Amino acid sequence: MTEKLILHEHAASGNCYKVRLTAAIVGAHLERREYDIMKGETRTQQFLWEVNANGRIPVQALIAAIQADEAEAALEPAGV
Ligand SMILES: N[C@@H](CCC(=O)N[C@@H](CS)C(=O)NCC(=O)O)C(=O)O
Repeated sequence: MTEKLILHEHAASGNCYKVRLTAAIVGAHLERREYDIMKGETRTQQFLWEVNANGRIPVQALIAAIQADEAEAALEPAGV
């Protein structure tokens, strides 16, 4: 299983900078997704539905990608 950290952010935001700084200190790689909060890009229906229902950043998400050759191995993390 591989995992990646995604940071939904606005680069000029101090709150987002704190998250990037902490990640850099601990050596965590962040995949960054930029939104322009001045244009309301965190207030779209898609952002509210898929990222954060309160319309704010920073939001950090841990995405796990499962690589499995066998169906049973793929279902194991789900406890099936
Ligand atoms: N307490 C929250 C504050 C989050 C927050 O206020 N984010 C601002 C940017 S710093 C934001 O998303 N503003 C856009 C909006 O509210 O539409 C945190 O520390 O993350």
